[in-house]
This record gives sequence, C-alpha cells and structure tokens, in this order.
Amino acid sequence: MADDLILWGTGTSRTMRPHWMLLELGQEYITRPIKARTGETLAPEFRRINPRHKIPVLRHGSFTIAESAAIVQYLADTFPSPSIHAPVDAAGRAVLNEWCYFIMTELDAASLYTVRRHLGLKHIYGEAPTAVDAAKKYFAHNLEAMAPRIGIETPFLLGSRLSAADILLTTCLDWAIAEGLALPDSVMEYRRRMTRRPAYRDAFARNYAD
Ligand SMILES: N[C@@H](CCC(=O)N[C@@H](CS)C(=O)NCC(=O)O)C(=O)O
Repeated sequence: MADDLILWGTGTSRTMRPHWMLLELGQEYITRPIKARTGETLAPEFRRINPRHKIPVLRHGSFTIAESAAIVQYLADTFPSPSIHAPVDAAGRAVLNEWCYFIMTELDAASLYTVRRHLGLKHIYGEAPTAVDAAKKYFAHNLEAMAPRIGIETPFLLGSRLSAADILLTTCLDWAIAEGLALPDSVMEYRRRMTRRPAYRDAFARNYAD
C-alpha cells in the first residue's frame, strides 16, 4: 500500500470524485473514511489539515489539497495516463476548465447544493421552498442547454478519453438522481456508460462502503 497518497472522505458525491480518479489512474492510496456531519471534520486534527473542515482532502507526500475538482485535476496532471485527457496547452486546458467550472458552479454549488441544503439538510440550513424550486429549474435549464454536447458526438465530454470533467459531471448526475431530478434520455445514456467503468464501480464500493 502506497503511503504517500492519503485521501480523507467517504460517503458523498464530492468524495466519490477523487476515489474514482485515483482508481482510473491505477494509484494505490490510503483512505481515511471520515464522513460529513459526524463531527469528524471538526476534530482539531482534521482542521489542521483543512481549516474549512470539508472533505474530500488529498495528501500526496508533503502536498495537501482540498476541493474535489482541484484534487481530480491535480491527480490527472501528476499521474499522466494514456486513457485520461489532461491537456497542458492553453486552449485545451481552457476548454477542460470551462466544463469543470460550469459543472462545479452552476450544477454542483448553485443547483444541487441549494436543493440539498434546503431540503435534505433543512434542519441545519433552514427551509426555503422557493429557492429549492428555483434551483431544480435552474439545474434542468443548464443540463438541457448542454445535453447536445454531452456524450453524443464523442463518448466523453472532451473526445475519446475520460477527463476530470466526466468525473465531476457523472457524480453530479448521480446526485441529481438521488434528489429525484429527471435527466434527458441522452444524458442518462451517457451516465450509464460512465457508471459501467470498472474504476467507477470500485470507487463506488470504497466511497459508499458503509
Ligand atoms: N466544494 C467542495 C465542497 C466540499 C463539501 O462541502 N464537503 C462536505 C461533504 S459533501 C463536507 O465536508 N461537509 C463537512 C461537514 O459537514 O462535516 C468540494 O467540492 O470539495
């Protein structure tokens, strides 16, 4: 077991992302299976690792990085693989970033997390039915706008190889389904292809072990 890669966090769509990328890249790593809202992220030892007390967090040797999107991009850059698309040229990187920022800001933070905060976690963040309804509509609007570009002309978002953007999008689609949101048929078909990948299945087993 390689002890220079340690991943903190299991149990959510956000923590699923680095598990999946690590397994796509064939990296061995240690899992610290701490979970959200158990008090584990508030422990002084973990707050020294991430003062924002959020999972996931990755440690690679002496380097520590949080934010699921930053972690999956870091991994793809650090462990180059012929099966992963991780462009270094400015235009290629900008297109990858466009997808990653779109997914993380419009789908994850503005839509799905709003629904989660004010529906499943309303005992913490308060009830806000108007905001939940608007967030669901906003998610549907964004996804419908992008659906013609998702897995129709090419198997992955960016051509013939998986990228960080596919991992971020698929985990958002899983999350949307868990929140009861409907997805366009073509997007469902894309998700089915992604979730059939052995690394996705292995990551799912590790991330949702208990
Ligand atoms: N934007 C961050 C969000 C991280 C986040 O909110 N993580 C939640 C779990 S999904 C968490 O750690 N919550 C801490 C807690 O509630 O104890 C990312 O994508 O990594």
